[in-house]
Amino acid sequence: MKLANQLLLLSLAKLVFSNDTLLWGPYRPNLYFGLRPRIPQSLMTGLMWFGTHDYQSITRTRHACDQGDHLDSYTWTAYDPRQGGVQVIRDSANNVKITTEFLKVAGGEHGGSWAARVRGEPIARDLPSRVSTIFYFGLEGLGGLEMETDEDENGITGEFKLSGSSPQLDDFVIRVVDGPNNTMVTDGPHAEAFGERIGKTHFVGQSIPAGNVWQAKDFILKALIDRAREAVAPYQDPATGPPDPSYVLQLPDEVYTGSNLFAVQKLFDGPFQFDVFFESGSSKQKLSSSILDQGIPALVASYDERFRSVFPYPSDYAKEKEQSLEAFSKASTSNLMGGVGYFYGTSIINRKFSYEWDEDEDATSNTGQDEDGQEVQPGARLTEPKALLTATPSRSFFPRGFYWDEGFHLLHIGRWDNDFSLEILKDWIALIDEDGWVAREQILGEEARSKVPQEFQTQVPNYANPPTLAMAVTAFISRLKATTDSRAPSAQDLGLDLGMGLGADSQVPLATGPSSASEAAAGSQYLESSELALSFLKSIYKPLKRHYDWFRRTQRGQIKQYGRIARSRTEGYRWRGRSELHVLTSGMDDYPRGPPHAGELHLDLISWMAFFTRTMKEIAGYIGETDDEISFGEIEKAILGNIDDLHWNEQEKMYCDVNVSNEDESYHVCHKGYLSLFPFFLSLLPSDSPRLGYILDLLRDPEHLWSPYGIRSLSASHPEFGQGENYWKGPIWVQMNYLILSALHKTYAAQPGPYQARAKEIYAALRKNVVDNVHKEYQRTGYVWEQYDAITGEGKRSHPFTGWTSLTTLILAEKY
Ligand code: 6A9
Repeated sequence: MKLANQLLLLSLAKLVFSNDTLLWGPYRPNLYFGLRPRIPQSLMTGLMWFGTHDYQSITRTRHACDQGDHLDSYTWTAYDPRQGGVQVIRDSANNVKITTEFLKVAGGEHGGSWAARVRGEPIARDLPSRVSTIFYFGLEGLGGLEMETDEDENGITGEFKLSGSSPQLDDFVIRVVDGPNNTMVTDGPHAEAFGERIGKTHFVGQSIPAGNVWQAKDFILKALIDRAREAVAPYQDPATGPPDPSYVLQLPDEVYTGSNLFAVQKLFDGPFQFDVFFESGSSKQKLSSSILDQGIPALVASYDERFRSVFPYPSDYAKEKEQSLEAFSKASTSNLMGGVGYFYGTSIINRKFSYEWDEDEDATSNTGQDEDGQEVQPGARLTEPKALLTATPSRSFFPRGFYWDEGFHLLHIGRWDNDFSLEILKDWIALIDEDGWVAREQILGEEARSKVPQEFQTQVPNYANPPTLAMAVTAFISRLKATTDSRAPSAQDLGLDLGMGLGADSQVPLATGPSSASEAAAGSQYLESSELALSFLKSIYKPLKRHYDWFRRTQRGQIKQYGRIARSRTEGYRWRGRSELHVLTSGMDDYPRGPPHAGELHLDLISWMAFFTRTMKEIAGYIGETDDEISFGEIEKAILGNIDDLHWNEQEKMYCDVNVSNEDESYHVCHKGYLSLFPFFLSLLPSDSPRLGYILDLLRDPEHLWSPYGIRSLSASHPEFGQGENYWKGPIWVQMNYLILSALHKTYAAQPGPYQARAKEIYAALRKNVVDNVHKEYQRTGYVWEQYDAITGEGKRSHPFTGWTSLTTLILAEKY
């Protein structure tokens, strides 16, 4: 074997090992705290809690993140995908602040062990804080769980122990251990009668049907409530009154045969702490509380230090704001990464559904109803189960994978842990089917489906979504080049624009200096080994090209018809699957467009296609597919030409959608807002284009898009501004502002030209506006939000929304 091959094998082996550090994680981000491995059917854990100050609070049991719980805040404040982290949850209604700590402990051959600590303390020190916690372990698939602690019908003292095994995890032991200073309720009504059960840990072992662990809360609460009914029955007489709730709201201390779901309950009065240890058999290391005592502070210290070097606090920001802005950046970054989930299961697709304006195509019938209607779609089918590791836009509201959100997530994650971002990217690439399609929304399995109204569950194989995975690929290639450059920097190399800019001939300074490049390379197998990087890029090239070809084939628009004149007769695009009111596929759901028509051409889509083509050209060049590189270059040129020929409106001085009138004539549909900015967003315009001047004017005009909080999605002077659903009709979206800032920073403010000074001025002001507002709203409300009000800047809609809104961190640190 050649030496190079041996080295490659060696680093591959290392890679497999290092991916082991990603086996476990809080990969059930829809729960306040839910650990599981990246294995389709395996061990699932979760935390629940409720107040015990009264009987009603059991109905407000916390488990899955829910805006209806009205928690003051919850976020990972430090989270590293390889090591673990710390999450802080503030639940005023129960007067408890809960801290969850999670520490990965490498060792053995089965993905290592871990330790978790759950701590609680009153928020208002002078008020009672009575809380019960339940931590559960459910096993899906093959294997078994067994309780090792001697059962006692009155509960147990000391540690609670389970042993188990499963095909991938092999043998393991789980232990739940109390902290040193816990106090439980020992007084209150009828304390004597319940004496034997007071101060104990309670438990239940249940046998539940396969595939049901996600409903653990229901099974466990049923056992608890059944037992509570029995316990409270003798106290119906108002004269005696009911016992203290904490004596009654207890698990039954029973284990049924064949149990695959075990729950451990603790009842506290005041501050508390307990630890959960998962010890992988092959690792041989026994864990104890000291590993957390020492490991968590060490983890936090190293996280803080690394954070400062990856996202340094900018020198142009006030020193006195540093602490607060840094805490905010850390929280949103951590919650983005702590919000990564592993999903597995079937999804629903419909190959038959089609709108009448999409009729010319693959779909065969026009049955059923769209998302505006009610009827169930007849062609809907369940797919084979699929697996996906993905970040999630919002742990409470959208805890699942969204295609175009993910490209933005990966820009952020890739800065922190390049290889983690590639693991996620690989899973998405694996979803590209034989036609080249990927469903926009990944609703995998019943748990994910339970969160989605039926009319939104079905995915259709000719529907697209902005191809932002291309951004993740470009960002990786750019880190790769920056790493190589930082090893052997040359003036010429440093002049390359490696991002979304205009190519190798432009004079753009690198956004990533050598120091941050080596920072990104730290611990990255892919950035350290160019062989690995190359083999990775080669491995994704084929499916990515299939995906790209799918876009060009299925989203093609009509050019020759309706008297249109354009230099290329092929490059025009139209989103399939729009309804009268929505173009959900574009990602900008209710943004104003013309009426649906088979002859429409969409500006945002043709711009994304230019960008995707550029990425394909770049990756082809990198892996030496020279013929492809040339032909992508030609397509890119054709697309750029057609953007101008088809979409520029000379009267309005803006880019517009194209539509067809009743007289079969082509006309422009112009609405000032995000849509009209796309050629600028994606740096497709040359920096000396006079059109850039008009775009900057539109952007900077407070009557239109400029607000003190960021760029609005629709002009404040537009008749539909703030109307209807008002989702994309004015509100400010951070990821779009990121695109603007990125284009300014890397291209228009960086390249000499007639608009450079203006671009610089806009960049500086916009960056401050966005960062200050998202930060201010975080301080005010405790949350990062899905979008911000176009007039007041207030956080709106889903929260916490630490998907693309967490890009604020990159904006503050100027990492584009
Ligand atoms: C609705 C309701 C419990 C809408 O962030 C994800 C997407 C974006 O990709 C898109 O651009 N969001 C934006 O316009 C959220 C989509 C949620 C759709 C599901 C179900 C659930 O109720």
